[in-house]
Formats: sequence, C-alpha cells, structure tokens
Amino acid sequence: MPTATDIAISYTAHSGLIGTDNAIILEDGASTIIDALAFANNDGTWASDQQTAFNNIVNAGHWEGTLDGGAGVNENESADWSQGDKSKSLGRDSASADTNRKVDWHLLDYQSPGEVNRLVSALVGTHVQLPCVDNDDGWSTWIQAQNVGITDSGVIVSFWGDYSGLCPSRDPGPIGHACQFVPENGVWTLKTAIPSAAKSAVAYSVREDKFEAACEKAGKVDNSKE
Ligand SMILES: [Ca+2]
Ligand SMILES: [Ca+2]
Repeated sequence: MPTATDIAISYTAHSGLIGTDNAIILEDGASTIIDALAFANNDGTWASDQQTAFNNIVNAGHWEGTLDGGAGVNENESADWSQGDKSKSLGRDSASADTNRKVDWHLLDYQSPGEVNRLVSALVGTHVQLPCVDNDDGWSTWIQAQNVGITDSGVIVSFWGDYSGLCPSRDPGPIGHACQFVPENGVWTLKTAIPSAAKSAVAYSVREDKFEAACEKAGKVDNSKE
C-alpha cells in the first residue's frame, strides 16, 4: 500500500473481510494493479478462487510466490494470518517496506486505520540476537529490555557459551536462561542474571498468555543439544 497504514479496501462484495485466506489487490481506475497482499491461515487448505488470485498477483509482479503451488506451498508464501482474528490486522513496518513478499507484513495486535503503524521491532513475538556478551577480563554486559508495545509481555533470554566448533545436532544448547514479565512501558535490566560464561544470547518477546509455558520450555533446553 502507498503508506504504512493498515489495509484500506476500496471495494468488496462482502461487509468486511470474511476469508482467513485472501488476496487483497489495490487497483487504479484503469484496473492496473498498484499493490497486493496475499495472506493465509496456514491450515493446509485454500479455495480455487484463492489460487487464481494468488497466481494473478504473482504474474503481475506484485507478490513473490510459486504459481499453482496449492495450499501446501502457497500458504507459506503468504503473510501469516494463522494467529489473526477480528481485533488484529496485518501491517507493514513504519517505513512501509515493500518487497512484494510475506516478510513485509507483520501481525499486529491492534488496528490503526489512518495512522502510521508502530515500530515492528516492538511487536510481540519478535526476537533480538545479541551476538556479543562479555563478563570476564574486567568487562561486564548489561541487557535492558523495554516494553514499548501496547500490551503486557514476557521476555525470555537464552544464553550461549563459547563457540564449540561442533555442528548441529552435536553442538551444545543454551547454558542458561532468564525470564521476566514486563508490563506495558516497563523496563527489565539484566546484569547479575547473565551467566559468567555467556558469550551470546537471544532475547525473545513472548505473549503474556504463553509466557509461563515458554519460560519453562526455555529451562528444559538449557545444557541440552537443542
Ligand atoms: Ca487456508
Ligand atoms: Ca508491493
């Protein structure tokens, strides 16, 4: 779409979007495609009309995907609506990045018609790689997570030790983890919770309702080969 606002529909035969697999095509007055979005619920099926619409936007150069791939291939090439519902939306980042691919589109826990979307980096469910953590030879690392989203969220950080030189599935897994519930606008600072042997980390933002189970799961893979 021309701006980073949520989807605007100029015409539909339905009163609102009802399909959980769909292609939304923006055309000008001469029926030339200006922009397009394919999304799918990734349930393994989609309708023949969906296939036709998907093929049309791929053929027009407005979406990257496999012609006639069927649900098994094309759903995964569409923006992911598997966690979507009527309170949510799909949006681009605040810079309106447009590469005609699914990676341009992100599930948002809100709708903001007419407004620029908030930073994608603040979305629930994202993760941040921290490639360098140092806690020896006089160095110390602090990691600070700030919840700039619009919902409470959990943060899970997994830590890895020195490079093992081993390939997956023999390489060691995380050496430890830390979990913290971070309310909206809250800040969490880790210092002593970082294992002294940690050399890198990944911080995950996890939905509030998934946080407890995800933290427990993070503990189970510590010192494993997962
Ligand atoms: Ca489907
Ligand atoms: Ca596009």
